[in-house]
Amino acid sequence: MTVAAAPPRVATHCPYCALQCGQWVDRTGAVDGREFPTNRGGLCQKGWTSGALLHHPERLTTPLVRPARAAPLGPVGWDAALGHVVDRIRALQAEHGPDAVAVFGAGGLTNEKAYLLGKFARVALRTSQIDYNGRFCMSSAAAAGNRAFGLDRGMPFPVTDLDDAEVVLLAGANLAETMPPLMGHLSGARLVVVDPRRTPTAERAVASGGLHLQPVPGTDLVLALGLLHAAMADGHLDAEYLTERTTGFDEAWRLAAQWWPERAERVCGVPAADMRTVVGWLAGATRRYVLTARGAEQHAHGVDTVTAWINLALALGLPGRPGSGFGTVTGQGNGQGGREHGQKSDQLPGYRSITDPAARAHVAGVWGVDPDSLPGAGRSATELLAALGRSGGPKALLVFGSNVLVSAPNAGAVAERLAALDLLVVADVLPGETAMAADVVLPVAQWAEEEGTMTNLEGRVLRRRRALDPPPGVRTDLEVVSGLAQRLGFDGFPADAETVFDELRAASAGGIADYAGISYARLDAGEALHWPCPEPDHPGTPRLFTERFAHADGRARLVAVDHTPSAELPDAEHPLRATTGRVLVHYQSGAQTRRVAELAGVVPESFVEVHPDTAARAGLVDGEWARVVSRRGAAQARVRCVPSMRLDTVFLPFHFGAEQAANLLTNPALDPVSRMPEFKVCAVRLEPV
Ligand SMILES: Nc1nc2c(c(=O)[nH]1)N[C@H]1C(S)=C(S)[C@@H](COP(=O)(O)OP(=O)(O)OC[C@H]3O[C@@H](n4cnc5c(=O)[nH]c(N)nc54)[C@H](O)[C@@H]3O)O[C@H]1N2
Ligand SMILES: Nc1nc2c(c(=O)[nH]1)N[C@H]1C(S)=C(S)[C@@H](COP(=O)(O)OP(=O)(O)OC[C@H]3O[C@@H](n4cnc5c(=O)[nH]c(N)nc54)[C@H](O)[C@@H]3O)O[C@H]1N2
Ligand code: SF4
Ligand SMILES: [Mo]
Repeated sequence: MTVAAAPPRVATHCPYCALQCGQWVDRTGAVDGREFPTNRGGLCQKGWTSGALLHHPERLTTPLVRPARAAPLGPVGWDAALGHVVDRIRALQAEHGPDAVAVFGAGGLTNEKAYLLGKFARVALRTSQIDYNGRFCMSSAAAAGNRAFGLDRGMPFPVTDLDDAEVVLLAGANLAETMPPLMGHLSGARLVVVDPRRTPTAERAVASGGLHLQPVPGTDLVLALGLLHAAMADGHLDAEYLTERTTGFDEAWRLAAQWWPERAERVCGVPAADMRTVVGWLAGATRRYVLTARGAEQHAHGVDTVTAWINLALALGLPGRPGSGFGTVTGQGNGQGGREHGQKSDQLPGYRSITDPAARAHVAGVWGVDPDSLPGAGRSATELLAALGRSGGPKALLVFGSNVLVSAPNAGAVAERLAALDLLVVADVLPGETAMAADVVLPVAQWAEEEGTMTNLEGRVLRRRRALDPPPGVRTDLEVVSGLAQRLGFDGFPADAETVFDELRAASAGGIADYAGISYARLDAGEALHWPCPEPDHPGTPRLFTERFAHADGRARLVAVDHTPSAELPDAEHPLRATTGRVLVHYQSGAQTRRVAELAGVVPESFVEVHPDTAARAGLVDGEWARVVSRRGAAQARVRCVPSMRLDTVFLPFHFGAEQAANLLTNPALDPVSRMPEFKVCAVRLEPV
């Protein structure tokens, strides 16, 4: 008897979050966990079931075009689809100028795609109007990191460093649901979880002998100031570190001095005694970390809130000390690389600024164009969406890798703006809400069908590898961008991932995120390369800041920040604070995971977590549908009575579309520095349906 040989399998990484767990994928699309430092062989349910989308019956396999705005989408060939897009682009730009066409990218795209998309916008379209969904995700943490450390790499250390931590404070991070394998690295630590909800992560904190601090949503900044005050008062500051490695403490302290713990408690609701306990734990351990995620960041004052957490970490002497540190947990698969190579409106490859003449000259040199021909900075994502179809705003939008109809704030208004466009083009894998609203839909390959690189939450560059062919009729994003550029008369847009990466290396050389020394050959040989990696024989930089921070003087900055209330506060008509976020089995807008039966079966529809007393007051019954109403719109959600909820707060996941979309409620108020919207607080009321 002969045993059939197992089909050959390819080493790649999960399509979803920034942990980029190691996966095996075989020719049939079967997925298995693979030993890799972030996941050690394990995967979460999303990773295990990701193969279900490869042969999914709803997979887009032919370009679709809507001949007129009101006509239905119909199948066409690639030549017709790309030709149609280019004809419309030319006509709109001839009438309204280059900025009439806008591009929207994503932190899930490979480095190669993010890079080529940025170059396509600046060189082939000559538009300044390009931004991406990272504005919704990482921009506040990035701005705070740049301000404090002179450089933004979410985790400036490998996640395996966390294995030895004694105390870890997680501010607005529900890692037990959003990155389950990462919890394995925290199993030896006492955890402090700051979250308005009693999440599974908060439960783990209590079980670890730590604490769950349950602030009012939008008041982390006060809590962090209260903790800094307690640290000062109880003699826990690291004076030597502050003197040798930082500047700005005196100014920061002047504001924090007014937030003694009892006063901070009156605003954030966290007991002063708990604040003192927590700083005592952080100061008393030698290996300790402060990590933030979207709960601290997605606010109209998210940059200052992250800054307050960084100030606390600096005052205790954590960043850049081996075995300790500050980090922000990057979200999307390529959330880190996606913010480095030019799809952000103010950025050029290598994390360069588009307003810096030297940066423009370098990148223009690589691209073979005149630096003066490169456009300047365009609108940020939320502002870009708000300008669509308006006078002076873009008339066409090309979307790669984002489902903005579900995931952008104030989604009802976004739908109106998309409808006001002359041309909406969406490249996607599946018929998500935004794709189905498009005039042209371009079917593209998925992770296991293409080559490329991703940069994970540790700043480590990883190879995505092709395990199987895409279905007939499907092209890669790189082929789509290359094809459009060619039809617009531009040759310099290769579709081969390694060729694009080699160009990216040159464009990033000498920049902050320097990839010049990273090659497919080195990655394929198994090297673990974290940027910056400026030379082919450079070992990469797994740990940053151990000697100096990235500011010219080598010091980190404490920046003076003070409490600002959320942009929208409860009132008589909208008496509750709604916050939003994630559940384990769904990913983002749900375009992918709502189509995986094993996942959709667990959480099939939207819900609202609410304290039983708050539910009763609103006339709601557990398990029945509720209408959640904000100043912008209403969303349907099934009532989940949760006794651990704050009486003043409700929670909705944002993974659902149509009338269940939480973003029908959310406030598009923006942080003044990062232009990140306030996803985590808006005022609502609850009504029975
Ligand atoms: N299952 C799953 N995993 C994912 C994703 C997914 O969609 N699903 N997406 C990936 C991406 S792109 C991202 S960005 C990450 C996000 O990862 P996380 O940041 O862990 O996820 P969120 O659920 O958005 O927010 C975390 C917590 O913030 C809390 N929160 C709300 N308001 C506040 C506040 O004012 N202060 C504090 N301290 N906390 C608050 C919420 O209750 C929530 O539990 O997850 C990644 N992993
Ligand atoms: N209320 C609320 N809203 C939020 C958040 C929140 O916490 N609360 N979080 C925000 C955050 S952190 C994020 S990151 C955003 C994310 O939200 P989105 O930007 O909508 O991200 P996804 O749902 O991942 O959308 C990805 C789309 O791209 C498709 N896709 C997948 N891979 C590829 C590819 O390789 N190429 C192309 N062309 N398409 C592909 C998928 O099928 C899907 O349609 O949501 C934000 N919105
Ligand atoms: S934790 Fe993130 S990368 Fe790992 S399997 Fe789950 S979704 Fe994929
Ligand atoms: Mo995100």
